[in-house]
Amino acid sequence: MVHLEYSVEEPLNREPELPTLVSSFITPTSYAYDRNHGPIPHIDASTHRITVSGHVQKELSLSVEDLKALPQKTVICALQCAGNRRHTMRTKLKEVNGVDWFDGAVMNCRWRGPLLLDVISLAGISLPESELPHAHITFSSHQTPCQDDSYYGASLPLPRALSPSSSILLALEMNDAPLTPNHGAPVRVITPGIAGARSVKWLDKIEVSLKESPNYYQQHDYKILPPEAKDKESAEQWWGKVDAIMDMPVNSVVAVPGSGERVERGEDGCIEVRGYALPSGTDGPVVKVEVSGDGGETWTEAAILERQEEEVMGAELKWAWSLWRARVRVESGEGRRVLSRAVDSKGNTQAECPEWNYRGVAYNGYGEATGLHVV
Ligand SMILES: Nc1nc2c(c(=O)[nH]1)N[C@H]1C(S)=C(S)[C@@H](COP(=O)(O)O)O[C@H]1N2
Ligand SMILES: [Mo]
Repeated sequence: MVHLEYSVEEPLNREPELPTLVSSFITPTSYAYDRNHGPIPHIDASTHRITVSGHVQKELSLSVEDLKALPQKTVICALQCAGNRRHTMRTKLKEVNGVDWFDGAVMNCRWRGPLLLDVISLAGISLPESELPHAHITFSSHQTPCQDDSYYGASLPLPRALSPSSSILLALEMNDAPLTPNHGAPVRVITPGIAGARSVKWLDKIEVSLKESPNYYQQHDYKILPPEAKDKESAEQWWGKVDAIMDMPVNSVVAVPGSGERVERGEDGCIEVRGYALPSGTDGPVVKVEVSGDGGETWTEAAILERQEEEVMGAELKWAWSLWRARVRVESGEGRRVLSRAVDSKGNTQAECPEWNYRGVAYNGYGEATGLHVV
C-alpha cells in the first residue's frame, strides 16, 4: 500500500507570500505552491512503473531507472495553476467557483528528465500519418482517488506533446534534487507554457489515444466558460462545448508593495515596485513590463532583472518568468494604486480587466497593488 498524506476531503493547497516568491529567479522547492485534488502519495521509486499503451507498436512498462537511462533534458519554466489570481477576479468582477488563490500559485523551477518524445519513440506510434494531427497523449495517476474522479488525468494534443520544441518532460528532478512527494515523486509531467493542471504528478500511465483524456479535470473545471455559464446548473451544458485550457496567457503581478501597505516615498517622489511577469504559451520570454502609479494615465518601463548565470546554466529562457523592478511616482495619501502590465516576445499584452468566467481561470488583468497608504 502506498502511504497517503492529507485526504480527498482536505487536500493540501497553499501558496507562498509574494515578497518571498519574488525573492529569487529559481523558486526554491520549499516555497513552491501546492495544488492537489486528493491526498499526496508517498511512492516507492524502486518498484514504481510507468506504462505506455494505446495506439503504440509496443506496450512498455518502464521503471524510474529506465527513464534515467534516456537522455536527460533540463527546462526552466513557469508552472502555474490556471486558477492563479482567482481572488482578483472574484473581488474585482464577480464571485467565482474554486480555490481562492491570490497571486502565488506559480513557481519558476528547474526540471530535469527525459523528453516525452523520447519515451513515446521507444514504444512507437501505430497510427497512420493522417490521424496524428487529431490524436492526443493522455497522462494519468492512479495512485490516489481525487475529489471529482477516481484518478487524476490530463492530455495534450499529440503534435504539441511530441514536438521537440515543446520541451514536454517526464521530470525526475526539481531544482537539482529528486522530486519530493508533494511535487510528484518519482515522476511527473512538465508542460512548459501550459496550465499546471496538465502537469500530472505521480505519473503511472501514458496512452496514445484518438480522444482527449476522459478524466474530470480535463473535461471540467479547467475551462474558460462563456459568461452565460453563470452557476453550476448553467455551466453543465457548456463543459462539453468548450476546449480545455492549454496555453496560459501573458500576465504580470505586483508583489511589493502588497495591497493595503504603508509605503514611504523617496526624495524623488517615487516608490519601489517589484513583481513577476509570465509570457503567454509558447511566446516567451516577456520582453517588457510597465508600471503606473496614476491609475494608468502614464507608464514607466520596469527593469527586467538579470538572471544569475549559475541559475540558468545555458537553459533557454522562453518558458521562464521574468522578475522586474521599477521606481514609480505616486501621490502621497490613502487609497493609492500601482498597476503593472507585460508584453511577451510575440507582442501579446494584458487587458486591464478581462472577462469574468465561472471557474475564475486564466485571469490576467493588469497586476495591481491597491489601498496603499503612501507617505
Ligand atoms: N496526480 C495529480 N497531478 C496533478 C494535480 C493533482 O491533483 N493530482 N494537480 C494539478 C494542478 S491543478 C496543478 S496547478 C499542478 C500543481 O503542481 P504542484 O502541486 O507541484 O504545485 O499539478 C497538477 N498535477
Ligand atoms: Mo491547477
